[in-house]
Amino acid sequence: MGNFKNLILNVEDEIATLTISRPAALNALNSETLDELNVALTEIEARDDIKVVILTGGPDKKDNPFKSFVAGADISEMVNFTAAEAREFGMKASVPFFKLMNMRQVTIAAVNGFALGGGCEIAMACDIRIASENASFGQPETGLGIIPGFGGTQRLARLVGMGRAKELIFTCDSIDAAEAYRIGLVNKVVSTDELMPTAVAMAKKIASKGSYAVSIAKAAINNGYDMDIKNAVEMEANLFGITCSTHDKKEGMSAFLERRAADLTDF
Ligand code: CO8
Repeated sequence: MGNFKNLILNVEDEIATLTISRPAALNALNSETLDELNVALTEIEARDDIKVVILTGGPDKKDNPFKSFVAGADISEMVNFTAAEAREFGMKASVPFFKLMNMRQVTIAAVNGFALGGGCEIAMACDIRIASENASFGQPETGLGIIPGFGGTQRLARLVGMGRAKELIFTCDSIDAAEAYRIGLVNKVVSTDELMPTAVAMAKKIASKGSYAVSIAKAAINNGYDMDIKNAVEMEANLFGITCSTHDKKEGMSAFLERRAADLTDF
């Protein structure tokens, strides 16, 4: 797999851990990192031996692993952007962000510290978010004279509702992990020590299910979200039909009836 300057990719037991690593800038997302993320996620999606991706942030320059997940888009890169360059930057980010959202592998953000601006936004592009208890979340963009431009105005409202999204974006308030859990921004909060073990345990549990079925379930949830319920349920029936013609369906149901463990292999 590709060699990266700002990413570390580790693959073990069908789980890819992708660590964003820019210690000097609290893992802020610059263009180079967004390009690398796109390459890494494209490579991961093509691999049948990777079922789940865990996205996390590397240690800061003092080697503290729980300082920052991603402290936003890189402000030193954005400071001189023209309107056209800013738009291009937003569209560049949308490519890997949509990959996290729509790729066939499940994506879990293990949020290990600051998840601000683009950091909160990239966590929201993942399927599932697990936070360490010291993590904090916020969209400080309007305080910098800009708006969340990596999907934040859209994904935050979809995750926590319009009222809470507006409050967070208009006030720039940061919230702690407990509050993020209370409003539904994260799925789980655990101690710092338990963050990666919890993410890996969840990833292993997901990887042990029918991976093709999980990927089709992900597509059904994503595709149906913006559809009217009637068309969404019809779309679900179509995808249900597709899963019913697989090896895994025959094997999964036969194994249940024969009271044995299923050997699910489709992906
Ligand atoms: N960009 C660039 N560098 C950063 C960023 C960032 N987002 N965040 C931190 N850094 C750098 C600091 O400049 C500092 O560098 P140096 O040591 O060379 O001075 C280093 O990381 C360590 O940071 P601090 O010394 O500030 O660490 P503290 O512990 O004092 O503070 C904070 C930590 C509170 C996280 C603080 O660093 C901070 O407020 N960072 C900025 C947070 C922020 O505003 N994030 C949102 C950025 S805007 C954004 O994400 C927009 C996304 C959409 C863009 C769409 C464009 C189209």
